[in-house]
Amino acid sequence: DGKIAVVTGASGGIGGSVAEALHERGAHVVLAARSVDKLNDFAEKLGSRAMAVALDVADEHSVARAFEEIEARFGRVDLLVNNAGFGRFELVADAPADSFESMMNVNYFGTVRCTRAVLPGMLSRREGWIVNVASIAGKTATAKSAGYAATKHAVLGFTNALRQELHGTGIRVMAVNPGPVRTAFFDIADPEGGYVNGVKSMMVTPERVARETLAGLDRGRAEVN
Ligand code: NJP
Repeated sequence: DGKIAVVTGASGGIGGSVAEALHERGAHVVLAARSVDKLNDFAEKLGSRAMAVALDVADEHSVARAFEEIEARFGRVDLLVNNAGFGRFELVADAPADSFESMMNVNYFGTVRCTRAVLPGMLSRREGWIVNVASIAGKTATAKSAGYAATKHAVLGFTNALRQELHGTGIRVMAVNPGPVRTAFFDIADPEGGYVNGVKSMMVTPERVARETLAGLDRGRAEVN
C-alpha cells in the first residue's frame, strides 16, 4: 500500500499484468516502456496512482532521464520490476549479425542499467525490492534459443550475485522464471508459430505470472519458477 513501483515493459504482456496487480494492491505504479501512447491509455484505465514514463532500457540516456523523472515525481522507488525484454528464436548460423547483441542490450544490460539507477536510493533507505523477469530459458536451453537463453542466463547470474551482495541491506532480490506465457512476445520470437504450436498446452496467462510474482514477494522468495 502506497509503495512506489516501477515496471519496465509495462505496455502489455507480463509487465502489464504485474503493474495491474500491484496497482490493485494499492501501489503507485510507474508504467515504463517505449510505446508511450499505449502506456498513457493504460495509466488512464488504471486511474489514480498510475503514471506513464517513456523508457528505452537499451539506451542509457533514456534510462537516466526516466529515473530522474520518477525521482522528481515520487522521491523514491520501492519496487523495481525489470521485465522489459524480447527474444528471437533463430539458428546460430542464420541469425542476423546484430541479433545477439540487441537481445543482450535489452534483456541483460537493460536490467543492469535500471537496477543501478535505483540502487543508491534503496541502499540509503535500507529498503526495496528488485524483481527480475528472467525465464526458464535462463536455466536450460533448446535449439534456436542460443541468443535469447544467453541473455536470460546472464540475467539470472546477475540476480543471484546481487541477492548475495545485498544480503543484510534490507533490499530483496527475486527472479521470476516463467515457461511459455500467452503474450505478444511470440510475434517477434516465433512469427511462423512453429514453437508456439508445440507448447500451446503448456502456456499460461500473464495474469497467472503476475499472481505468482506477487505471491513470491509476499513469501520473500528468492525465485518464482
Ligand atoms: O512480452 P511482450 P512478455 N525498452 O512482448 C517492452 C519474459 N518472458 O510480456 O517498449 C523498454 O508482451 C515492450 O514495450 P514497448 C520476456 O523475455 C516471456 O511475454 O512499448 N521496454 C513490452 O511492454 C520479457 O523479459 C515469456 O514495445 C521494452 C514488453 O517489453 C518479459 O517476460 C517467457 C523494450 C514486452 O512485452 C516480458 O515479456 C519467459 C525496450 N528496449 C520469459 N523492448 C513468454 N511470453 O513466454 C521491449 O520465460 N520492451
